[in-house]
Amino acid sequence: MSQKIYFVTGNPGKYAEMRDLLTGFDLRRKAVSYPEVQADDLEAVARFGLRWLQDRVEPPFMLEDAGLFIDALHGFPGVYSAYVFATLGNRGILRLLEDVENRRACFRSVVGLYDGEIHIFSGECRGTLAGEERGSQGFGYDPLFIPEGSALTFAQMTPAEKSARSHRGRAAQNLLAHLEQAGTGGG
Ligand code: ITT
Repeated sequence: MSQKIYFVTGNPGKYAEMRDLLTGFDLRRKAVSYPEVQADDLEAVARFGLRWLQDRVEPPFMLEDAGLFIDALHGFPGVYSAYVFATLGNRGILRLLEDVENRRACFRSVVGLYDGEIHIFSGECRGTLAGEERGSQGFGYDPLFIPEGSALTFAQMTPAEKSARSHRGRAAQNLLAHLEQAGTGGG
């Protein structure tokens, strides 16, 4: 029987991608909200969330904090990515980058796992931001983000194509290596 792991997230897009990445595990979504502490890095947010959830969710459970870091904006929106997406959206980002030549950006993902102990796994994906929204797949900033080595945005790719190069895909590979080594592997 495959091992059950709860993924605590309010974002169904993240859950769908993670479920496809962690094949062999019984990944269940738990839509409990947890406080996102004001911190200047994703790992601190993830660690705080894990500690807060420790007595509230049955282990093993995981969460993920992700963000888009734009070079020309000195890493903004970064840890504020969820708030900025909800308020300014992709159009707001495009306005902030109007006439900005340097379109380089990086998506980062930090996955926190609690299995009696806290474990942290990260992944990043560098790329550039398109001048307009392109594509309809995925979620969030996907219509803007063109990963290095591609001409398409994440929103123009299939979920499998996105995950093969995404920040989440890379963090999930690190998580899988740990799960397999810990012998909690699925079937
Ligand atoms: P949680 O409940 O899991 O925290 P969230 O949507 O608030 O869900 P984050 O804080 O980790 O997630 O994400 C920050 C923002 O970045 C949010 O608006 C996401 O939609 C966006 N984002 C995260 N991963 C993304 C991806 O792979 N593609 C596009 N946008 C992404």
